[in-house]
Amino acid sequence: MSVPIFKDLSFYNDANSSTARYQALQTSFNKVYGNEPEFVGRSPGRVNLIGDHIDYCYFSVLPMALDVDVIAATSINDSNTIRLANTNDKFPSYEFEISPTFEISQADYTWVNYFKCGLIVANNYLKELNPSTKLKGMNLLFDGNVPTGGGLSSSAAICVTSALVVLRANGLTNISKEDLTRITVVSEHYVGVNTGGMDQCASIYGEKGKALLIQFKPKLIGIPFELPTTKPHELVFLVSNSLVESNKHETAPTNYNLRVVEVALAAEWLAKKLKLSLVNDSNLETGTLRGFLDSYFELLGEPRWDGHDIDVGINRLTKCLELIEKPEIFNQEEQKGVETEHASNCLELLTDQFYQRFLSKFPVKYDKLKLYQRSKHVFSDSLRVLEFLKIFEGQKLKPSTGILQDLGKLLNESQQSCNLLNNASKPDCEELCQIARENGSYGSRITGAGFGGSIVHLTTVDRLESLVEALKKEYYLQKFPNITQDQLNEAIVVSKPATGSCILEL
Ligand code: NG1
Ligand code: MG
Repeated sequence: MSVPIFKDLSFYNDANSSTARYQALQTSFNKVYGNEPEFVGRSPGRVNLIGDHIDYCYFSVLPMALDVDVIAATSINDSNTIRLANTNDKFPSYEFEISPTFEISQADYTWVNYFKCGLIVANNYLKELNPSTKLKGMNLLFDGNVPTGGGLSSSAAICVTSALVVLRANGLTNISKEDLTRITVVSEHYVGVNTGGMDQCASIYGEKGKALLIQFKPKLIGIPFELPTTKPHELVFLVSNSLVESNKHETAPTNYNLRVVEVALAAEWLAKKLKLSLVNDSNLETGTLRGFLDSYFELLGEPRWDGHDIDVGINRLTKCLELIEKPEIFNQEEQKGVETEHASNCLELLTDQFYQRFLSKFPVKYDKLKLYQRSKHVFSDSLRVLEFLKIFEGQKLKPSTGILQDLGKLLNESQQSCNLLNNASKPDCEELCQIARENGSYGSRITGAGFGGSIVHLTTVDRLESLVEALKKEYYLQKFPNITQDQLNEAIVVSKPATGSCILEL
């Protein structure tokens, strides 16, 4: 399946509201570069409905692409230069020469780093296809409306858009979604964040009106599916930005990257305790909890789970949750957290080897490693994803009156796990969830990495207005008395599933 190419804005849920934005983009492009753009590349942000901090463990997640996106008007120039500009003056213009390799200075944190992430992976891919590839010069004007640090994956949107326009400018018109996902999943590694694959995959595979089931095994793929209808009270997801900014590039060592290390370690810890060898997950150097689950059931003589049969998954994840409660897996002290020395002893690694294996690739900082809590979060949130799907599927067969309550309960439990087991929430986010639950949300949880960012709420169309009013009055106007109407409208949005990455030919 290829990244779609459009000739008009019909890919948006509301094309009319975007017309002025694209006209302004073209006019500014002309002003900046003195010529017309040839095409626009686009990739959207996403909201994740349920299942966070599990994608890098290779467990399935349930996001949807949104209409908010990063777009880049592009023309090819015949120099050896890439020129970048942004419609937002917060983001200064840059230009640089095309060279065999591109450097990203992590100390110097600028938006151009994210462009370069996409550029690097696109360049590598073009070289894979044709080793004598020589990149063309390009003029680019970016425009983005995914809130930054808002948990809706602005970073993936810019990295994927960047990779897409570089590929298109260098002659690739038929870009496969699978390849674009594969190459962009690792793009943010170049800015020091050890990301999973959910955001890029959601941004690329999004379809209007459809949510996505993203699977990582046997291969990474986004499967679009329709949300159930819940007549007469039509279900809807509302997203509200807590306005607590989550700056991943600053906090990654103690937050995001550390979680990735903890769950890899947890997988190897569990394997050691059961004396089993972990199945290797694609090209990862360290273990995953999904790999552990697969190895564990192999040991028990069960056939490999293909990820499709929901009941098998539910059963296996439940058994993993029982397993980690056993004192021979984590004793009382270990449940509270383990220190480096204890963890390396358990894995029979020298401290140096331990450092090399887990701590040398990305910046990480910690006192204790919370292997028990993180595994419990991962297994339980992965289980909730499957239960969520099961309710969706059951609903298609026989409508139930309790579907909203059932789904809401899973969302709330997921939030509790994110807060208490994964320590990825913030007091303001908890408050926002609570206000929503008291005012018409069936379930509310942080979406994405957390540590701030946005909350997704499950509600119904008839409850929307009063829910939005309550959030404004009890959260936003209390915390940000000077907030403008425009800022409020931007902070609270109904999330309509939208088209994924695409090219607009001009
Ligand atoms: P955001 O919300 O964009 O910071 C991050 C990761 C995902 C996933 C979620 C947590 C990136 C680009 N994405 O999302 O892979 O791990 O956190 O579920 O860092
Ligand atoms: Mg991000």
